[in-house]
Amino acid sequence: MLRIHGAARSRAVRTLWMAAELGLSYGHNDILPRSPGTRTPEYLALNPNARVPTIEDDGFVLSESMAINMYLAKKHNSPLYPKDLQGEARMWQWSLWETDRLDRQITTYANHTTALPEAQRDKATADAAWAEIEPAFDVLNAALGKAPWLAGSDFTVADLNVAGALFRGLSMDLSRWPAMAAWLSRCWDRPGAKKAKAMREG
Ligand SMILES: N[C@@H](CCC(=O)N[C@@H](CS)C(=O)NCC(=O)O)C(=O)O
Repeated sequence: MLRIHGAARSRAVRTLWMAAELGLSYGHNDILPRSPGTRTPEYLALNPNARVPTIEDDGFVLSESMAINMYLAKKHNSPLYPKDLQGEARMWQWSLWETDRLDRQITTYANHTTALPEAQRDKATADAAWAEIEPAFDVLNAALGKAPWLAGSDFTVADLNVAGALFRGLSMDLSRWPAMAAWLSRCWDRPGAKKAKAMREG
């Protein structure tokens, strides 16, 4: 039995999206980041980082959203997991790239422009995050100008991991990055993505 820890209004949305793509049934521990549920001894035993998402899969415990998605897709022999060595390597490349170049930056930018109460927003922090986001968007846009998907001829875990992390991009003006914007829409138009998005917005 699969159990997913983490609310859809967190990075767990990526895991919930993957579960929907794979048609998995699972138990959902719907806990928000920094909520008391992430600080219990039971949860800290699963994830000492006190972060979400975490999964338990028949006793196997795993954290890190990107790794969880690769594991689930591979375990279920999904076509979303690239079968050839180079496609698999591209999936790693883009997932790790996103974690390094965009993941925290985009959350910080969203927090300090829209998500936090106005009194807690800091323009300098938002500007510093944006200064890192712009060149990363340039890189992603250039890649998607050459190929419609990141790690092969179709949508794969690479696209899900990066597009899942760019959820905030859906409400940004991305007209400077048309290939990336079109790809982001294609990814989030998938039925599995819509299901995860509905959980987030519900
Ligand atoms: N690299 C981790 C990041 C996990 C993470 O930071 N999750 C946030 C929620 S979106 C969290 O739990 N934050 C709680 C905290 O910062 O204490 C992943 O991709 O799973």
